[in-house]
Amino acid sequence: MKLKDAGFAGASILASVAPLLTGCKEDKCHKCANRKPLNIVYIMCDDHSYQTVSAYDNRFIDTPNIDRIGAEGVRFTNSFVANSLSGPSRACLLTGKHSHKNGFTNNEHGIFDGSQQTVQQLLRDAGYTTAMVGKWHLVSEPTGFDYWNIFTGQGDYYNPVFVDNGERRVMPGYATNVTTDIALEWLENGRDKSKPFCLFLHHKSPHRTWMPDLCDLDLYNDVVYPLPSNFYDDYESREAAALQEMSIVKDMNVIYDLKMADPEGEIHTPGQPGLEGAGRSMYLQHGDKPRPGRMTAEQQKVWDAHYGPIIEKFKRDSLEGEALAEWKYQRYMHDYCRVIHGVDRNVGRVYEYLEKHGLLENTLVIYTSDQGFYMGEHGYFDKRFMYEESFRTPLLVRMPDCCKGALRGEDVEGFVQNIDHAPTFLELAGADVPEDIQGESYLGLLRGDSRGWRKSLYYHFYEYPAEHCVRRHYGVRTERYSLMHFYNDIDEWELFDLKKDPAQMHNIYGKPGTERVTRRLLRELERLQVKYDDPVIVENGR
Ligand code: SGN
Ligand code: CA
Repeated sequence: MKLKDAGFAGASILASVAPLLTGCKEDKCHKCANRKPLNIVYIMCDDHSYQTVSAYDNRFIDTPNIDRIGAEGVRFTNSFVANSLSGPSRACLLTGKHSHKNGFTNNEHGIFDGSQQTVQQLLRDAGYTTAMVGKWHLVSEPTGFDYWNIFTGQGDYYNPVFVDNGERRVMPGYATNVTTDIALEWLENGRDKSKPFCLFLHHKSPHRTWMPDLCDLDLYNDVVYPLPSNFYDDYESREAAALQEMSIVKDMNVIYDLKMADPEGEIHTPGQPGLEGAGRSMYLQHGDKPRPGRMTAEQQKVWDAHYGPIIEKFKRDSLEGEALAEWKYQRYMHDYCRVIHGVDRNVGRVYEYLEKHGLLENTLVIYTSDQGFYMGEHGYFDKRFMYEESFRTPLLVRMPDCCKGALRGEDVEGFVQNIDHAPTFLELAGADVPEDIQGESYLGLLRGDSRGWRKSLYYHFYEYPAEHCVRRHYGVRTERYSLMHFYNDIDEWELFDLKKDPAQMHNIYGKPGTERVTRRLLRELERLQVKYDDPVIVENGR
C-alpha cells in the first residue's frame, strides 16, 4: 500500500535517490547541515499491532500523532522482529544481534548480560548521553545509560512502581502518561545539554490486560469492530497453529482479560478454573471488593462507573457460543484501542515538545513496537508466531529536518528487523559499527538507496514450554514465501505462499509442485543460519 492509500496527507514526494544531507560531503549522517549533532528519540510500545496504527490500516482506530512521524518521514512496509517476545526483542534492539548471540532467548529464563556490548554504551563512547525510560523487562539492571527509570517487570497501568536509577518509587497516575512525563522531564532538566542524546522511551501499553486511561474509558463505545475473516480458523494442516493457548474463544478470560469481575462473584469462566483464580486474585488485591489491583478509591470509582453496567448486561445476557466469542472480541478491541488512543496522545506530547524546542531539526524520531500482535486473526490474541501479524511491527521513522535529502512521506519496502536499529544509530552518530553486530544500518534506505539490501529475513522463537504454548520455531521469510520449522516436542514444517495466501491459512509444505521452491527456501534458511551462526542446523532433505 502506498502512503496516499493509507491516508497520508500532504506528503511531499522527493527524488527517491538523493544525498542525505545538504552540504554534507560524506555519507555518514552524524551532523546536520548546521553542524549540530544529531539526537535520537526511539519510542517503542509493547504489543502494538501495525493493524492499529492508521498509517498502516485504518479499519480500527485513528492514530494521527503516530502517523505524523511517517508522514514527515517514512513508513517501513516490511518491518519485522527477530524473536516475537518482549525481553528477546529488547535484547535484539540493544545489541543489534539475534537472540542466540545476545543470550536472551526467552522471558521465562532470560537475564540480560549487561556487560556485553550494547548500542547505548557505544553511543556513550561516541559522546552521547543516553536514557532508558519505561519498560525494560531484561531482569538485570540497565547498563550503559546515564539515566534510567524503568518499570518493575511488566509494569502496572495504574500508579506503577518505577525504579529510578536504582530507587523504587510509586508514580501516581496512568502508566503511559507517567512514562512520557519522566521522559520529557529528562529532556528538559535531566540530560547534559552539551551532548547529543539518545532517549529510549518504552511504553508498557498496550500490553495485556489492556487497561485504558480513565479519560478514555468511554471512547469508541458505539464502534463495532470488523471480525477478521479467519477468526474461526480451524487450523487445518497447521499443527502448531492449533496447539497454542492464545485463542480469544478458549483462552481469553472474561474476568481477568475483559474485566468482568462482578462484586457478587457470580461470573465464572467455564473450563478455566486456573485462569479464573488468577483473574479474581488480580481484582481482589484490596479486600473483598473487586478492584483492578493498584487503583486509588477515586480511580476505582470512575472505573466501576464504566464497567459496572457492562458487567450487569453481561450477566443478564448469558451469552454462549459464537455470540460469546464475538462479544469477547468486541470487548478486547474496545479496550485495546482505548489504550492505543492514550499512546497516540502521548506520542503527540513528545512531538510537540521536540517541535517547541527546535529539536525536530536535529533529532531522529522513531515509532515502533517490541513485536506485532493479533487482533483476532486466526482467532488469536498475543504474539510469538512467525505468522505475519506478530512477526511484523509498525515502524515509522522521521529523519531530522536538517537532513534535506531524506525521504519524506514515502514508503520504504526493504526488509528491516529490530537488529538494524543499533547499527543505524551508530552510523547516525558517526561511530564505527562493530563487526559482530548482525543488523545493518538502514540509513541508506531512508534516502531511497536500497542497493544491495537484504532479500530475506531470519526468525527464531524459543519460549516453550511456556504460557500460550507456542512451539519453538525458526524460519525464513522472503518477499513471497514464509517457511518455518516448529521443533522441540513437535516436528512440523509450514510453508506459505504470501502472494496467494496472505492470511496464511494453507500450509503448502510437502504439497506437489512446491519441491523447487522448498529446496530454494531451505538453502536460504541454511545460509542465514550459517551467516548468523545459529547452532540450529536444517536437517538435510526436510
Ligand atoms: C505476560 C502475559 C502473556 C504474555 C507475556 C509476554 N500474561 O506473561 O499473555 O504473552 O506476558 O509478553 S499476563 O497475564 O501476565 O498479562 S511480553 O510482551 O512481555 O513478551
Ligand atoms: Ca511485547
